[in-house]
Amino acid sequence: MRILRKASALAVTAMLAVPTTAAFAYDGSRTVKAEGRFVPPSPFHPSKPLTYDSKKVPVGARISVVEHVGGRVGGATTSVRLQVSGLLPNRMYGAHVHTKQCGRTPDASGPHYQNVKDPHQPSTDPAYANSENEVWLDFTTDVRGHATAESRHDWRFRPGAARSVVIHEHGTATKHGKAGMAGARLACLTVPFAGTTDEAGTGK
Ligand SMILES: [Cu+2]
Repeated sequence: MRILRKASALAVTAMLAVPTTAAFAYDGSRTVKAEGRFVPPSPFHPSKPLTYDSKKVPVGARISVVEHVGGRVGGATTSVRLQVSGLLPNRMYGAHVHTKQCGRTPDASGPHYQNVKDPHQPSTDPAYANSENEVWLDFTTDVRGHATAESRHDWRFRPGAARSVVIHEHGTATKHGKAGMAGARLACLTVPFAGTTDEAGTGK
């Protein structure tokens, strides 16, 4: 099953030249990486990092996201690592894993991925909208506009349910009624978390 999926994704990769790689190890561990330089959303290129606000996330700035899933049986561990450069210096941004792929408009990426889904959407209840149940990757850039963030979890993404990383205007709120909110969606990178993908492919 996994091999078939990989093979078909490879064909897509060749077609779109998607800067995404995936590696599957025999112990069940897996690494997925997506990276690139931000471009404006038009002309729309689904596989490239998109900036919706080129003043705060400049065209040409870099992003890379690596998902690593541990292979221990019964002990799922997921880590998501974000790296950016070329953003505004000494500035805090919010960032999260979202459920849908990036699109022409900032809304396309859908809500945040939640391990346990809040029955009330949009979710602003801290019982669900928190950094354990969602993947938060808030970061503050250094003087050169560079930053890294990592988030670790003892669960795995549901296949096909986590598809992008969105960079937001400010750090993520935690109070009731505002939990998970981080202002405008400035930029987006499509990432085939859990190795599943439609347009964005997986590669060697
Ligand atoms: Cu978000």
